[in-house]
Amino acid sequence: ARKPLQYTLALLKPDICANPLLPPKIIDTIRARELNVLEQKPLLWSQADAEAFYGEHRGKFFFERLCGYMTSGPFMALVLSSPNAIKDWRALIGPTHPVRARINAPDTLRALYGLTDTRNSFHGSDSPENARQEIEFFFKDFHIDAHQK
Ligand code: DGI
Repeated sequence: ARKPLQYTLALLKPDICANPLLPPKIIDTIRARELNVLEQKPLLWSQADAEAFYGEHRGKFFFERLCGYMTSGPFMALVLSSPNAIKDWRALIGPTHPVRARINAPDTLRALYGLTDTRNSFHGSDSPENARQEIEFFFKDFHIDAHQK
């Protein structure tokens, strides 16, 4: 039998969306890597939205910077699917820290576009449980189980 599709939540963070040429270019790259783009929508977060999504990082030294970055302008949320969507998308974006990405994974999106440890341009869910929760956070009407039938 064919491997069932996996789903993941991707964010194109505010520095990417500040340049109107970049989101379509990155979506082309995503499709070229055989990830399907099932949903996409632009968002603008309040401080409370950022704190809700990144609640697990509350208290870390970078938490305020992270929320400040994520509320600095519009960004985009995407739902991606492929047989290994979670790993595939995280492999395409690369390591969290762009400087390390440029050394260890120069072909990744964070190596190409990431600015600093905070302003690292992309997000990807890191497990099936988190993917489900994060997709639900952004796309209330998207039901993974209904899609998988
Ligand atoms: O899953 P990731 O986004 O790769 O990494 P994560 O879940 O550990 O952290 C979430 C975000 O928090 C990350 O994309 C950027 C920010 N962050 C994580 N570690 C650091 C950080 N920001 C700064 N300034 N320094 C860090 O060490």
